[in-house]
Amino acid sequence: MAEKRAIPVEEGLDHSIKLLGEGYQFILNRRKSFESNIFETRLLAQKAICLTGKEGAQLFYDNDKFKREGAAPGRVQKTLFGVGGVQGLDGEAHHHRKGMFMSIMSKEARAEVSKLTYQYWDRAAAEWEQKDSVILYEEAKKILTQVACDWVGVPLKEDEVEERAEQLGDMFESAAAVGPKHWKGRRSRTNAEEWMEELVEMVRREDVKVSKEKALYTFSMHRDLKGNLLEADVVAVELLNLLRPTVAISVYIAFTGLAVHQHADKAEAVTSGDPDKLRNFVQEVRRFYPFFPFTAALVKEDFEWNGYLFEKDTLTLLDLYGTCHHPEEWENPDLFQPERFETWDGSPFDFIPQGGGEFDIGHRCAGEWITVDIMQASLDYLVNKMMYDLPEQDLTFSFTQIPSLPESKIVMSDVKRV
Ligand code: HEM
Ligand code: MYR
Repeated sequence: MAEKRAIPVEEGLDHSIKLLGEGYQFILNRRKSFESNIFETRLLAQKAICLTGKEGAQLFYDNDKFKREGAAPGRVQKTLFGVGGVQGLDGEAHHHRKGMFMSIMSKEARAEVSKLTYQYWDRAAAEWEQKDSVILYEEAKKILTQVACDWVGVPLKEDEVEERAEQLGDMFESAAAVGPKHWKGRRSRTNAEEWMEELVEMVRREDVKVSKEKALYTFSMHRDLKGNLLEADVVAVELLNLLRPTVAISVYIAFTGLAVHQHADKAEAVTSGDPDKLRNFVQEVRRFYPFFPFTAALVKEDFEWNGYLFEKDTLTLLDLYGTCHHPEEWENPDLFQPERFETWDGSPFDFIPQGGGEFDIGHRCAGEWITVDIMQASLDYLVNKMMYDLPEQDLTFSFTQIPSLPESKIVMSDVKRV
């Protein structure tokens, strides 16, 4: 057994304000100052252990040691996640519900999503040709709202696209916000849940025709471990767990636009359309730019790890951004180098922008594959299927705004399809 050790502690009553002030770099800054991949602090008026790096991730995803029920702060549930969804489940109930998500992520579904992405980009780009300029981030939200609804089987009229894109966007844009932005996020979630719940009831009454292949149908008819249909409000939360994060890929698309501009030498490699090159570029975008800062769990029962004591119910955060930038895992972590993925060993614990560990029995992002597919198609379209200019604009991005975005949201002018 390892010798008992004390976890380095950040003294003070509460550091939530510092978390807001340091954003994505909160854990990373303390990893450096404590020279430790584990430390203790106080957040939201409670003790919190922070973990970073591959070894920390390996521990965090051990289901015998951590649970998710009660881990997400209420305000994050009211905006981003919803109540009763897969993120807060544990054990068998989680495994069964996660199976529902993973069952729709087939090879065929991925091909369909890629095809839809090209189609809706092309439709949008045809419209952009008629305009002086467009904002890539805002346009991507509309494109992806259509891709997501089409894929999931949710009917969406042309004149609804903008409103639904804004609603779905509000949920992740408000996840870490306070004040009016937070309240707008809550309102949008309530509206979107009503939209979904009504549809679920219609599917169950056979008042709307939907193919049995579509997630709208699969989720509406899914049965829990006891053989019962899920409550309609829970199905609504889970359907939004498909639509919302698909729209959130717009953040990565805006950063892809930035990377293509700022790392033009690296983008040159993708002009061949070679799928491996496109994929490596997209992977580096996911590693390099800040998006999901950290994830949270609670200690299941007291245990000891490397001599450190973890007490039951202690809030524990895993640094996703910091692990993707950890110098013990990545050579020159602060350089944008897509070619690093030519030799990456595929570990489930070091490249974790969307969580780590296993898909089926862990909480790793159910949509990671389609995220990469959608980003790959979007990068290909941006670089190889159209031409555009980037007028003078503010391309900086913040480490304290969560989620971060290029300040200008990427303004493109004189768009022409090729
Ligand atoms: C979970 C990030 C896209 C569906 C997660 C987690 C993160 C994440 C960090 C939690 C991991 C953990 O707590 O251990 C992202 C990012 C995305 C993205 C940055 C890019 C926009 C998607 C997409 C979908 C999706 C496109 C579905 C279409 C889910 C679901 C979970 C999840 C259902 C819950 C998994 C569970 O609790 O078992 N995602 N995600 N995500 N993601 Fe994503
Ligand atoms: C999604 O919609 O699920 C994917 C992208 C959301 C990014 C939102 C970033 C803010 C997260 C704060 C989370 C704290 C977690 C405990």
